[in-house]
Amino acid sequence: MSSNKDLPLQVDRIHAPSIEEFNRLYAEPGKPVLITGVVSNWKASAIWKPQYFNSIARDRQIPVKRMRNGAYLDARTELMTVADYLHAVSNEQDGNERFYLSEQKVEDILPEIIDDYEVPVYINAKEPLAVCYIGSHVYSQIHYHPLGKALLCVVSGRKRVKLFSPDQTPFLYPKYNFSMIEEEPVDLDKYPLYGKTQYYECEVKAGEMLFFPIYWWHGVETEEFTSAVVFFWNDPRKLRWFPPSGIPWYHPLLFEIAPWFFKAKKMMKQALKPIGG
Ligand SMILES: O=C(O)CCC(=O)C(=O)O
Ligand SMILES: [Fe+2]
Repeated sequence: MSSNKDLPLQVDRIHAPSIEEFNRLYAEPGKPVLITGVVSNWKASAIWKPQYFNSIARDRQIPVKRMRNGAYLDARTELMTVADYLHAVSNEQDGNERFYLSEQKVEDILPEIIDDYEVPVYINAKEPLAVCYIGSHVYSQIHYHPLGKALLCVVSGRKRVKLFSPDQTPFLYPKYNFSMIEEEPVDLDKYPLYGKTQYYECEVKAGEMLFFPIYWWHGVETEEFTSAVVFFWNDPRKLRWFPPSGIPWYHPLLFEIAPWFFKAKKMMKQALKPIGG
């Protein structure tokens, strides 16, 4: 089996582009990009360290994922105080079990920090979802976002990200919008097709942000204490009917029911079509 030679491909890195440039060069063609010079200006950049989170909410109970490293689909959510969580991740976590404060709405769990950042101007949605990822020594298995675009803004620490364009799907062992591959480096005996992938790789450092176009696969490695806020916003052209209200659009269950939903919608359209139309 051939392995990934001549790789990784490089992600463009640009300094604070205009909205017009971002849209023309990246959002419209659906191309990832690393943007510098935006997050570095946030107030958060100077203060988002463990001591700061402890100082504002030490005893608050927050929902934390407990999972086998990389196994997002099997993660359970547990309540923990901010202080206990920060203590747990300040040490190299033992074995393969990880705690991860991830995918939690900032306004729900740490409303005090909302004013530390600004919604980037590149987001053309009234109410983007802002979620935080705060943790260390953790791997987020390869997945894509089926209904929207995202900006991963690293405030402190750093993340190493591999990205795969949607045409790499046949080599990624998909289950819903997740790859079944849970580990990095990938075991090629177990997942031989992975050896055929063409992938991009980059490090997102503190003060930088990475744009994920819709449907782009990504796996994210966080080796040291890192705080990040991720903005998700929907593509209104793709989102008239879905998801049903009350279910967060990134909930894994949606990927089971989505095909039925779209089939039903298509059948309804057919039934309403004028004869001969
Ligand atoms: O930082 C992580 O662990 C995952 C981030 C991610 O998947 C995202 O920003 O969409
Ligand atoms: Fe993601």
